[in-house]
Amino acid sequence: MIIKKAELSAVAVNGKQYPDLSMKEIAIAGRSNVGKSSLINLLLNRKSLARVSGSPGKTRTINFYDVNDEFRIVDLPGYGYAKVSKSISGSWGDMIEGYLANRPNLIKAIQLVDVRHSPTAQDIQMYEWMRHYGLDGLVVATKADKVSKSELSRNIGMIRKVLGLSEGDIVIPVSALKRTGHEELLTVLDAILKEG
Ligand SMILES: Nc1nc2c(ncn2[C@@H]2O[C@H](COP(=O)(O)OP(=O)(O)OP(=O)(O)O)[C@@H](O)[C@H]2O)c(=O)[nH]1
Ligand SMILES: [Mg+2]
Repeated sequence: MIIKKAELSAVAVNGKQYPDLSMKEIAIAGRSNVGKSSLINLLLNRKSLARVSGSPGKTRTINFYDVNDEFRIVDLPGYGYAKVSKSISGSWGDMIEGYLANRPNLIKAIQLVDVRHSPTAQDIQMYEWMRHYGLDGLVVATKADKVSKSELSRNIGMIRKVLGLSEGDIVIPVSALKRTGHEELLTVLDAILKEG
């Protein structure tokens, strides 16, 4: 897939602010700081379309990016950041589930996990939601540059086990720093868009 055009088309905290249903959507979920915004910039080949920050918990809205006037990538707010107050993490759950549950044009969700660590309890919960809504099956292991080759394959095995993935489910290691893995992910997204 060639990215010809990418733009932020909506920022939402509730359903009224979502854009229209005219394009298929692929959502990106993961804990705060896992690298969601960095992955979006890498995928869409734009340096700072999505805001990347050293301080976690930055993306607290649902951000919709129109790609090639064809489909949307949807950046969901990150979870699991301790300093985010309880009320915010509560509204976080409502915000995310409200979106996953009420979006007929949402065809897939990408679960992001940090390749260095075992998925957290919240990663597992998030992935269960994806399963519940039939959006599961695609995981991106972020920050692949931070582990050796042997750790990479060992940790991907661990991620598969902890999330309870099936054989046909896909895990793609990506590094936004080294700019690797995004071509493979784009190829998978292309196939999903054609099917879905
Ligand atoms: N080494 C390395 N660092 C990365 C990679 N991806 C992201 N980072 C760093 O991790 C930090 C968080 O990245 P973001 O893309 O902002 O993470 P996020 O998931 O969007 O975070 P929130 O918006 O807070 O939920 C930043 O300092 C990035 O530079 C990667 O592939 N390799
Ligand atoms: Mg972000």
